[in-house]
Amino acid sequence: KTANAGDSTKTDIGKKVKYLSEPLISSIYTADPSAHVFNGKIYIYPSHDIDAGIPENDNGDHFAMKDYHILSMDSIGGKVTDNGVALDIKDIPWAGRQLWAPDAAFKSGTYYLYFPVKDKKDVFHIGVATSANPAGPFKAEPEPIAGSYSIDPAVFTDTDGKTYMYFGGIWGGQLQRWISGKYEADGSKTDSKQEDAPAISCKVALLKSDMKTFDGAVKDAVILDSLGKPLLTKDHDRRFFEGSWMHKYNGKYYFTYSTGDTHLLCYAIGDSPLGPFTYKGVFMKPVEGWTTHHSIIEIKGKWYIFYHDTQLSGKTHLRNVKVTELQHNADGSIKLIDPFL
Ligand code: FUB
Repeated sequence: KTANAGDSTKTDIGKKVKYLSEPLISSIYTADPSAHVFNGKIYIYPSHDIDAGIPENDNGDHFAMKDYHILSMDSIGGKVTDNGVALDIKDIPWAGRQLWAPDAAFKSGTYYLYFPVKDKKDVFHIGVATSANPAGPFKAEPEPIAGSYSIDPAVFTDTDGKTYMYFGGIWGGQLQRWISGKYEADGSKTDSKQEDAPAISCKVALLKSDMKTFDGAVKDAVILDSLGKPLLTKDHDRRFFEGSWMHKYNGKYYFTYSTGDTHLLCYAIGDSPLGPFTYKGVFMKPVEGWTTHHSIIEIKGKWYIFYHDTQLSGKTHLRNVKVTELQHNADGSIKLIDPFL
């Protein structure tokens, strides 16, 4: 695959491929699936891809989504229900354009939908909306979460009840424009441009019990190499790009993420949800399409990865969500998944 977000060509495997799994739904295009088990049922919170007729570019302007549909299924392999529009951009008071990858959480009878969208000045922030029903409809708060920026919220509740939000993405996700602590509108379009410096980290914030505000400062979710040194900007095969997720397995914290322009899903393991995390390897090879974005859940004693590719459209901005099993090896490593047979 090329390292160019504007390139929608298929993988070098070409068209004669057999996919590991099939799209979960074909009536609409869906991507960035954040899956959760609520009340024993699986709910998938994806982006809803549309063709807005916007040319592809490295900024991701062609990802011009305008609403969310939540999918649900009683079991893996079961019937998939599209629960209709759960939140529309027109009902988010502060939103400008581009409703990107969401996530959800549950606490004390309320479901929370976390979503990144550009404000009216074209700067990404993360908003929150609430509902009594996991499939919505959701009502958005009037303002974005104070102190939030960039994209791809992933919300993790630890076994002690504390909830954390991981967020951020470089390039079109704008994380590199916040290095100074303030948004730099004329900043880099890609990364820090400091090739030998530590790569820009994914961010992590503790959520207050209201689930709508950050509790204290936003921190770096640092990824270290096997020698304990932070991964560097130039290390495109291993450094964080976007699409983080957290799952806990055998008491360890598994920070998983996309490397973006090198199209890999990688994992790093730590002893705290705040990190640091030590890089362990690739756990999913590139899918068809430029972006790769996932979530991981456990249900009925098995682990699954939800992901997307472009099987239905062949176009990088019109994606379809999928699911397949994820296996942890006895030594705690994750078995490598190839999305093609
Ligand atoms: O869907 C828009 C963006 O593409 C997401 O926010 C990224 O993670 C990538 O999948």
